[in-house]
Amino acid sequence: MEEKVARLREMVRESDNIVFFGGAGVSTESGIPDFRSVDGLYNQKWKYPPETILSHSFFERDPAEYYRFHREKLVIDGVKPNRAHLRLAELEAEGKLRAVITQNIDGLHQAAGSRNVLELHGSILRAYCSRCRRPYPAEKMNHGQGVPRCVCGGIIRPDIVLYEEPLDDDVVRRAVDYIRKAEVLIIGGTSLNVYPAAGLINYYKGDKLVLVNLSETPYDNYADLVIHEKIGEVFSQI
Ligand code: CNA
Repeated sequence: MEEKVARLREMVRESDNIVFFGGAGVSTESGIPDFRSVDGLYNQKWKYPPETILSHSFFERDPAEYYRFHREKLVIDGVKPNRAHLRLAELEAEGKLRAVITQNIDGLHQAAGSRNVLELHGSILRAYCSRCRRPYPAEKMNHGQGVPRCVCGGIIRPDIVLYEEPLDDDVVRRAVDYIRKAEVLIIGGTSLNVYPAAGLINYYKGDKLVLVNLSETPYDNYADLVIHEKIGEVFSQI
């Protein structure tokens, strides 16, 4: 591990064009469960798998059940950025990191101080009416009771990309652009199983592709450096 982290440290030291692409594993050390780890949401008891509840058709069909899951599983009070989020924010401030591209919806990169964060799947810290699109503070949605309603009668929904919904074109375009031009691409805390987000990796053209993930991913063979360790521990050493 030490040798690999030393290689990563060297890559980071030498570059001012680093891009980070991450997923749920970046936030597990903050106490937010991911989907696919042993204690992730797939392995917890719930009536339906998370991909079903977090889908557009399920939200339309049973918003009450959606909100039960949302408030119990997605909204976790008192979470704080961990060492990975904090180090990424520092690297941006040092002029080394160009962008954080995240599949996470928890807002922890911004809480850590990162400014250029591309949220591929949106954020549970924003809400809007699914009928008239009026924006709402997320507080009532995340902590209230029942199904939150807009003054127009429409259902208030989180500003996240549910399964079956397309990603925002502009966010994807910007993410592709950063990845295409990156010198060092660090991918961390993602199983690289959820498409189209995972496909972004194919736009990278450089020779410094680093994967930091606890478990193996389908892209391990493509990477120039693979570190199977906790991302917070790795980032506290670079
Ligand atoms: P995933 O499929 O659950 O994969 C997470 C990966 O992270 C797994 O391969 C784990 O081995 C790895 N991992 C877990 N903890 C660590 C750690 N401390 N250090 C390094 N690696 C770790 O999650 P993906 O992000 O790949 O899947 C995409 C989904 C999950 C996205 O749509 C997210 O919106 C969604 N999600 C987000 C959050 C969040 O916002 N925090 C939480 C749960 C799920």
